[in-house]
Amino acid sequence: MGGVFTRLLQTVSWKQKIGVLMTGDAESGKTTILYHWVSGTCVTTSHTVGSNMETLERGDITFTFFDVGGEQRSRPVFQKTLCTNLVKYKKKGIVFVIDSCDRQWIKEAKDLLKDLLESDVLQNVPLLVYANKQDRSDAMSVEDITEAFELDSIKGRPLLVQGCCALTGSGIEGGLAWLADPNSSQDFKGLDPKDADQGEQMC
Ligand SMILES: Nc1nc2c(ncn2[C@@H]2O[C@H](COP(=O)(O)OP(=O)(O)OP(=O)(O)O)[C@@H](O)[C@H]2O)c(=O)[nH]1
Ligand SMILES: [Mg+2]
Repeated sequence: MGGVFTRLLQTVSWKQKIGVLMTGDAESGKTTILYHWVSGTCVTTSHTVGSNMETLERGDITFTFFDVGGEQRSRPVFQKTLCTNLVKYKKKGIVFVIDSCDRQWIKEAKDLLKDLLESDVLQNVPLLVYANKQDRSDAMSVEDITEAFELDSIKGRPLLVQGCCALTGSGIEGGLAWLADPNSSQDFKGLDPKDADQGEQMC
């Protein structure tokens, strides 16, 4: 009887499930950020071919991340992630990762972001923008990126723009808490990595 009850408990999950699309330009640091969340360390990554799925349990939430390699953005794999996988989640999130040093990609990235935000599957879905690689001296500031990407003009969804450095993990953690509760009045921005004590790099 006890065994039956335990099995029943295992099959019924009260955990909230959130499906998160991770995208952005090639080599912007999506996979490094993802593994920071999943393993708590900086791992050495290689180009993501197709997409990469990881699950992370935090408290009573199960996050499922769909990390789409930057070069896949116009390919069927990208549409498949949206229409086959993400669509199944009642609660969703978008993590858009920008390489803050890559000025040449801004126009293309803006178009990609615009297309994403127009997608039916992603209407009203919270958007977390990471301005990554803030450790580099040639990085654009969060303010410059906000202006260049016209992020202030995005309406109809919760938005957080966060500077970060995926190598040290600076600025990364608050994003998860925000994805869990984007409408909270809590300040998730944390320290800008340029002002913060960067500590040892993990890689
Ligand atoms: N300096 C610096 N390098 C970083 C940072 N984050 C990631 N990188 C490096 O950038 C390179 C690409 O990182 P990935 O995480 O593989 O990038 P990605 O966006 O997943 O790339 P694709 O899968 O090709 O789309 C790696 O060499 C990382 O070590 C950062 O914050 N600062
Ligand atoms: Mg990758």
